[in-house]
Amino acid sequence: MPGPTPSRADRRAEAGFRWYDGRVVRREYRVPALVAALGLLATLLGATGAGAHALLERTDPRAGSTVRTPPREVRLWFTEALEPAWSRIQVVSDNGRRVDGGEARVDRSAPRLFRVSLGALAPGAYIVRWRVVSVDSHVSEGRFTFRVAP
Ligand SMILES: [Cu+2]
Repeated sequence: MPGPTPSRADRRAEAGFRWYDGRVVRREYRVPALVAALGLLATLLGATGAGAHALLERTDPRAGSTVRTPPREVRLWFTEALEPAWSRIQVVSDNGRRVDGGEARVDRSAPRLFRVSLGALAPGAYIVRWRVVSVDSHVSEGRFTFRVAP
């Protein structure tokens, strides 16, 4: 870019001007501003969409808790309705043995509640692994532990 000095041209460029054939012309801001506004709008809409992911809201037994009575099922509440066919819960003991009944289910009347039955749990630590697909087809997964100590 031609100009008296590069630094002056740079300052002018930063201020919204650019050099053209030795003349300073106003830089067009309208289009970039519109693009930026649309980008921001897309980001905001995208953030709203991301909010529809099924995030784990609470569990019973509570994550990290110690319970005296062995629970007969594990219940997970999510922030969004789940797609039962694609969602899983596994509960394993700390020595890796599967202790859940294998048929996790989502109630039609409570599509955000995912539950699985448990066998008779001995005292010890248990890991609950879950992988769910929300009705917007997004996948989320995680794990938590609880302990049985009568
Ligand atoms: Cu989502």
